[in-house]
Amino acid sequence: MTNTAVYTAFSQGALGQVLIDRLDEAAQFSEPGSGVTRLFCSQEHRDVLPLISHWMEQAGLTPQLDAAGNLVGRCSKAQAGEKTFIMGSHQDSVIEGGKYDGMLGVALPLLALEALKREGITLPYGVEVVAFGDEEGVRFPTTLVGSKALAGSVTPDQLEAKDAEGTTLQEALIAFGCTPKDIPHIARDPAKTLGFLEVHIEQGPILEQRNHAVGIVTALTGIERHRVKLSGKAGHAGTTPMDMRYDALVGAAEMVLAIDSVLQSTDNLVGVVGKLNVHPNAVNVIPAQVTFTVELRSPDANIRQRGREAVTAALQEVATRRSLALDMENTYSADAVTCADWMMASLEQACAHADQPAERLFSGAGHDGLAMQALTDIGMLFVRCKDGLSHHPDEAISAADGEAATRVIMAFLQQLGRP
Ligand code: HGY
Ligand code: MN
Ligand code: MN
Repeated sequence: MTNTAVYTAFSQGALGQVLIDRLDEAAQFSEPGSGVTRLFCSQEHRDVLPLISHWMEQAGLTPQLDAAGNLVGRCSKAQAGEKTFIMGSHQDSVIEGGKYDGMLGVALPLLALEALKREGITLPYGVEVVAFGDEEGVRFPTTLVGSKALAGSVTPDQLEAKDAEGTTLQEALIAFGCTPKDIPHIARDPAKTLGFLEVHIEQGPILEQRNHAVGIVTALTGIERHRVKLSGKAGHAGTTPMDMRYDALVGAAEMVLAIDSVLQSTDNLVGVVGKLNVHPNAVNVIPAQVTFTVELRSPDANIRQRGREAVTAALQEVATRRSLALDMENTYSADAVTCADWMMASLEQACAHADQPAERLFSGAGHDGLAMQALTDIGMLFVRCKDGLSHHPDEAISAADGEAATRVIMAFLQQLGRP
C-alpha cells in the first residue's frame, strides 16, 4: 500500500465527527447526574446495547450478547470459525466518568470497519469487536469478568462477588438475561486468535506534551485492590469520655495518611484509597466500623509486594495502638503485561501510513488487555485526551484526533491482512 492516507467514502474530517457524535449519543445512557455512570448489568448497560448493535451492523458484523455480559460483533469469517482478530474495550464507566473511557475503543474500530466496508475493502481474516461488560469493577469488587471470559480465566469465586446490595455477579448476569453457567464455553481458541487490539484514551498528559494525536502502548501496569474493615465500638458522642473511645473513623483517618506516606516514599508505586464507608454514619454516634479500599499499582510485582507489606504493617500498628479490629482482604490483582513487539511495530507502520507521528508509552491505567494477554498477543493505541483528564465528566478528545486514530486502525487492519 502506498504511503498515502487510506481513501474512504467518509470525506476527510467526517470520520472524526461521526465518532464524536456516536460517543455523545452513547453517553446519554447513564444514571442521572454529571458525566457518565453506566455500571455492569445495569439498566443503562441494557439500554446502550441497541445503539452499539447498530454500530456493529453498520460495520458488517452480527451482534450477540454472550454469557458473560459482553456484546460481541462478529463478521461472517469469524462466525465461520476462521482465524480472527479481536478488537474492543469496555462499555462500563466509573461513577460520573467521561464519554470516552472504554466506549471510544468500541466505537472507533467499528467505524474503521464501516469505512473499509464502504470502500469495498474486505479483510482476509475474521474480525470481532467486543463491548466488554465490566472493566472498571465499580459495581462488583472484582473486574475484567468479560475479557477473562474470552480468555477462559473466570473463576467461580469471581461469580460470587457481591455488589453493595448483596447481589452476586452471577445473579446480576442472570437477571441481565445472560447464562453464566455457559461462560466456560465462550473462551476463545488461542490457535484461532490473531491478536487483541484496544484503542483507548491515554488518561494522562504524555501525548499532549508530545503534541501527538496517538501513541503506542508498550505495557500495562500491575494492579491490586484490597478491602479493609476496621471495627471499634459505637457509643454516645456526647457522654463517652475521649479516652474511652474505640473510634473506627479516627483510626481509618490515621491509616489513610499512613498509606499515603508509603506511596509518597516508594518509587514506581502509586495507589489510592478510593472508597470509604462509615457505619452507623450518624452525626452523634462514635463510628463503630469503617470499610475502605486500598489500590496499589506498579509495573514491578516486587515493588507492589513491598508496598503491600509496608501498608499492612502500618495498618496493623494503628489498629493495635487504638485497640481496633483489622480485617484486610485482597479482592483483585492483575500482574503487569507487555504488548507484543509485532503489534507495536505494525501500529508504528500504520501510524506512518496515516501520516501520524507516534512514539511508545507505558500505561499506568489497567485495561482489558490485562486479561486478554492470557489468550493472545495484545496491543493498544492511545488517543490524546484533553489535559490528560479521565474518570471525570470533562474527559474529552478532539474530532481530529478521533479521525487520526480511526485512519491508523484502518491502515493497521489492511496491513494485518498482507503477507
Ligand atoms: O482503573 C483503571 O486503570 C481503569 O480505568 N479501569
Ligand atoms: Mn477507566
Ligand atoms: Mn478504561
